[in-house]
This record gives sequence, C-alpha cells and structure tokens, in this order.
Amino acid sequence: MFDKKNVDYSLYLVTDSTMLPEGTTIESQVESGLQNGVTLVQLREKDIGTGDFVAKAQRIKKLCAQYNVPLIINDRVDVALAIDADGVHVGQDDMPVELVRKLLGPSKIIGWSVGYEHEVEKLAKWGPGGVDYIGIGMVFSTNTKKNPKKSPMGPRGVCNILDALQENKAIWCKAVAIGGLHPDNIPRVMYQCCSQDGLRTINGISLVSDIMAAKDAVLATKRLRSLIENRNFKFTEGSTKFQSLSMESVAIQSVVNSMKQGAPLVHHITNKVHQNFGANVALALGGSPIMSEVQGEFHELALIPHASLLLNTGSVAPLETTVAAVKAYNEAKRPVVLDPVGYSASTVRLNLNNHLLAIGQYVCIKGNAGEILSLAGLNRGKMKGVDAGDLTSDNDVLIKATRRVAYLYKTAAVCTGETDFVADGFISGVKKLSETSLMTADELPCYAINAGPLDIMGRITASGCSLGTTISTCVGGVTAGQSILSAVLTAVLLYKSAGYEAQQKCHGNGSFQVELIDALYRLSTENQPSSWKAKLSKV
Ligand code: TPS
Repeated sequence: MFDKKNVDYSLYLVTDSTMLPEGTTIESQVESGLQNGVTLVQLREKDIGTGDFVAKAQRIKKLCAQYNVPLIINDRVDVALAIDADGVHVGQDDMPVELVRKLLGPSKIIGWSVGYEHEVEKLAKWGPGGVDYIGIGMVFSTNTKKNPKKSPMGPRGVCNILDALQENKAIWCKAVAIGGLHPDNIPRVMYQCCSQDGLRTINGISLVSDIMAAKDAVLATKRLRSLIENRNFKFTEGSTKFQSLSMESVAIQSVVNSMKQGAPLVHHITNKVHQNFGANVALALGGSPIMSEVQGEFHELALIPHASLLLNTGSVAPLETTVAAVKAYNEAKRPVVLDPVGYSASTVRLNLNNHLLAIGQYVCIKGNAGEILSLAGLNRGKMKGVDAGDLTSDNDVLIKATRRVAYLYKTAAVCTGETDFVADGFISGVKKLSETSLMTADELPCYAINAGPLDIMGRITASGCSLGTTISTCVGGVTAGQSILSAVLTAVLLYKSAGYEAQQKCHGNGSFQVELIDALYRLSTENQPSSWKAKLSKV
C-alpha cells in the first residue's frame, strides 16, 4: 500500500477509450505512458456498463502496480471499492466529497474538479480529511469533455485558484492543471501559474488526449516528460534576466545601437487611427513597419530576424487573426507586445483581450492607468473599501497594479501616465512544477519614469499607441543575451524624452506630432541617453 502523502502528481494521465487511434488499446496507451514517465493514472470511462468498467479497472490496476503508480477511478466509488483502487476523482456534480470519504476511508486519495474560488473555500473547511488534490480547469478549451459547463480560465484563472488555496490555508491540498494541455502550451502554463505570495505552484500536468489520442504514445509521453523536467521556458531570444539600468548606463546605448543595427521589422496589428503615425514612429527609430492582418504570412514574417509584433486591440481585429499572430511569434520566439486598448470597456473587448492573454506569452503589456487597474483586478468596482477618489491618480495603487499585471502574466508591465511605471515580472516566472517563485507580486522590481507634465501628449491621436511601437522596435532589436527589460525601459525613457523635446518646440497639436517624430529620430540617432530629459528611478 502506497502512502498518499508521497504521490507524484507531475504527469497525471486521465484515460478515454473513445479517442484511441487504430491499432492501440487503452491498455497499450496506458502502458506506453507508464513506461515513459506517467506518474498517476485515472480511469475515466463515461459510457460503459458496470461489469465492463470493473473488468477494465482490474486490468489497468495490474498495469499500474507493475510500475508502482497509483490508480484513481473517475466518479464511480463502487468500482473503486470493488477493485481496491488507490482513490477516486469526483466532479462538482458527482457524489459529495464527504460521502466519498466516508465510503473510501482515510487512506485513499480523493480528487475534486475545481474551477472557482468558492469551491476552494469549501474544501478548506473540510480540512485535510477531505480533498487530497484538485484538478484545476479547464485551462484551455478541449474537445475531450462533452458539453463542458465552464469556459476556459487560462493560466490567470489557475493563478486565482492557487491564490485561493493559499488564502484559505489549504496547505495539504495538491493541485494539477487540466484542460487543453499540450506541448505547445505546457511550458507557458508552468511558467505563469503561481500564487501571488510566490509560495504555491501547480504540482502536476493532467491530460487526456495528448497521450490517449496519440498515434505514438511513447513519443508523446517522452515529449511531455521532458517538458516537465525542463526548467527553461524560452519565449524570446532576448534575456529575461535584468540587473540594473541607470541613466549613465551603457545598457541604454547598447539597446539603441542594436535597434539601429537590427532595423527590426515591426509588425503592427493595430487600430486605424494609429497605423500611419505608428509607421512613422517605427521609421524614425530605424525600424521597418508593416501593418499586416494577412494570416497566411504571419509565420514567414515572424521568422525574419529581429521581427517583433505589436498587438493593439483598439480596433478589435478578428479573434482568429490576432490569435494566429500571437502563436506565430511565440513559436518563432520573437517578442510580442500587447496593448489591450480599452481592456474591459465592453464585453467584446474584455473577452478578446482575456483570450489573447490566455493563449500567449508577452514580453510587454502596456496600458494606461485604467487599463492596468482593470487588468490587475484593482479597479474601483471590484476593490473593496474604496469608494472615493480617483484611483488612476493614486501612484501607490498604480504601482501595485503594475506589479500585479507583471506578476500575473510574467511580463514587463508598463503603466502610462505623467509618471510611467514599469514592473519586471519575468523574475517571478516559475521554473518547475512544485517549485516556489523567487518573489511575491508586491516585491517585484518596479521603476518610475518621469519628464514632468506632458499634457499635449493626450491631445494628439495615437500617442499612447506609439509608445507601443517604440517598445516593439526596441525589443525587436534586442540580440541574444541583451535584456528585454532594458529594452522596455529604454523605449519608455526615449519616448518620454522625445515627448518633452517636442513639447518645448511645438506651436500646438499639429506641430507637436511632427516634432515628436523628429525628436525620436534625433535622440535615437545621437544616442546620448545622459542628455535625455526623462529620468528613471526605482520605486
Ligand atoms: C484530475 N476534466 C476537466 S477537463 C477534462 C476533464 C476530464 C478533459 C481534459 O482533456 N481533473 C482531473 N480529472 C478529471 N477527470 C477532471 C479534472 C475533469 P484534454 O487533456 O484532452 O484536453
């Protein structure tokens, strides 16, 4: 008899005999998994008679025993008891957990499907005698579950559940993620999913189709196992390690040099108002702008050296187009900058932006105060106890929100305003299952960039969007080993300094636009950051 405290949840296979490829059986697929690194098995059979279920369970139990791997039965407590399985997994609508425990006794494993924080509150009340682990999901959409009642939660949803486990002190309860998990998204899920106190990550990856529907389940399992062992999630050629960047630092000059030399292709998917101005900003910086929504060419564009993608959701391009673009650039390990314009201004925008946040990894997420507050979940509507004053002008709240966005999406978060804030979320990326993060959300390094009031910026169109262009051009130029965060900070400093210069020289809104482009050209060409007006300080 195994000890349930020592169960290895890292690669948890859930079966389904309706998707087996020709020439395979449930036994052959499970055995291929067991031989190559599956650490836990759940027998899940939906349309099958009790007799057949028990017979199958006995065969699978024998197999699992050969590899010293526990066997969990889905839903059917009677079958689990009949074959003396190691545990039962139940969903929210199945037999209540208290009854399952009563029937199984204290030493068996009980797993529960969880999608909401209030479910975690419930399991915390039951204590260690209740649920042993939860299956958090669905993370992404899946064809495996018929008529799913929940919509995909994305890594952020998993983070919320991990937070709830911490807040409710359910320390004994292990957690696996499930739903639409495949090699193209597992490393990112492992990288992003962590509670905000840094202390809890997922303990395992649980999946059905990636192994059960695999023509070669040996290869599929080996690939999964190696992703789980690998602690380096590489989503950009640039380095996500960052030391420091002072105004005198050569780091800024080297970022600008790389940008000029690399002449990055800056692929914009952006709103119509921004397209022309953004293209001119990219050109002034030495970049090569392209405004393409032609899905067929995304992969080709992403493979061009120094290509970067700026995704500005202001004009709400078709979901399919934006998703394809993010996937192409993520796959090519080229940087993607997200500007979630009007993040939650309407349901359509909220859904689109949340979908993009769930399916991709961004080197930078840039927004104004309102957008960053909403992304962080700190906007007034949701924040308890705050009913007066304008949060968008409360710097302490904005800094907290910027750090939280950086932490949630493991990105460089930029919050724009009279003072811009930049938080480094890369540092909090989780390296491996069950490992804790280096930092809490509130401890993330955060920087303030200021050049005094630049009111005129708000009086021309697309000035905020063009900071996105500047960031994309800077990060596109980054060479291997150069830091992404240096590039983001450099872009913010450069853009603000150019804004200051243009404000001094212009005669009104019209000439400000022209002067801004001239200033971006001049400051980046001269490359003397010590003379830039915008100053950086650590907060
Ligand atoms: C550990 N569940 C949620 S999504 C899904 C299932 C079966 C389908 C995933 O398929 N957590 C655990 N066991 C369960 N049975 C569930 C949750 C329920 P695919 O990997 O093919 O997307």
